[in-house]
Amino acid sequence: MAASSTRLSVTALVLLTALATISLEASASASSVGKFVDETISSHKIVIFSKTYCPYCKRAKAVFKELNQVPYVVELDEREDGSKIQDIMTNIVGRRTVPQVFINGKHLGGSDETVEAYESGQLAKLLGIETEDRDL
Ligand SMILES: N[C@@H](CCC(=O)N[C@@H](CS)C(=O)NCC(=O)O)C(=O)O
Repeated sequence: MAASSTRLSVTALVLLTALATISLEASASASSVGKFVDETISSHKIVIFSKTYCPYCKRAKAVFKELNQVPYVVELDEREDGSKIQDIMTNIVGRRTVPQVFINGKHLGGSDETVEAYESGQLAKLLGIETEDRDL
């Protein structure tokens, strides 16, 4: 009786340790992805979280090309942690879609907002550049 209850306790302890290890590893990985996202946003003037095949992302990229600006692009479909980045993005901006564009550390929006800001001249203002015509 005593031996079987000891065995049970040891099994429970092993299981709890394994669960705690898995949970610690998962949260360490989530926080390192979070750190990557934060550092990327804060260390580049223009950041686009994108997917290579996404037509909306192509549209957002075209805006910056038109403005002769080179954004820092994170292609989520080319990274193993792409889905985790997308989860983090959902927490930051409240949407799961790509693209998500950040200018000077601040969220601008998706493709629609980027094109809108381009056409209104607000984007050029945010970037501190002058533009003449805005056809896209
Ligand atoms: N209105 C949005 C549309 C963006 C959108 O629908 N993107 C698609 C990819 S083309 C998306 O994120 N789908 C969900 C996913 O890929 O997880 C915008 O202007 O950014």
